[in-house]
Amino acid sequence: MITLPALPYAYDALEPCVSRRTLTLHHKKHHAAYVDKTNELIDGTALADADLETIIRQTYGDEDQTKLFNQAAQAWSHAFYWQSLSPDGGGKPHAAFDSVLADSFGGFDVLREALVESAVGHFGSGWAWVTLEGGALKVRDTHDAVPPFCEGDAVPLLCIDVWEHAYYLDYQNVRPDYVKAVIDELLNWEFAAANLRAGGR
Ligand code: MN3
Repeated sequence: MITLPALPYAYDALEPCVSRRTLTLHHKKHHAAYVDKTNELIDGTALADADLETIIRQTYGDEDQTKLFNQAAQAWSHAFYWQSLSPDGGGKPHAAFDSVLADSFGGFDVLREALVESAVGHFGSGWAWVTLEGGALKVRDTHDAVPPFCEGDAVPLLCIDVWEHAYYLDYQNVRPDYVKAVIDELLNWEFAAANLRAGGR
């Protein structure tokens, strides 16, 4: 049984970058539906008591389990996305990133540009991520529901939801404005730093 995690801030806390209306619908309708459908699909199966990460790893690439994979992966990624944002976020990364940023990108401006390009350039629905891979920072995008740990050993540090439901009410078709607002005003580098430490860097 999977539960819908509460948002770590109020529904209006991310305004003006993400409106109360968007955040309310996104959490109470989209995220809640992914959780509910996951529970319907695992009920009475061997995965009934598994956590989301286990469900995702066990169903990834299995054609008979595509429905469950998609719902569970979206449930996991949305919980990660809420934590990737903060009303006090944005700006320069936490000092914990100084050396790994210098090694991997040369500096924050280069990573920021790569993240903008990845999030804006992803065709259709998906996610943009900052990950730790082989001790280095990477920026990557994944399609539809796939979290980055399905593709190799990537440890997710931060994510941006680039499905249209994440921004359409606030920005219509102008995804670049949403992406830049999230990166510059909302990204939670404290959360990313905790993930970086857990990833061993
Ligand atoms: Mn979403």
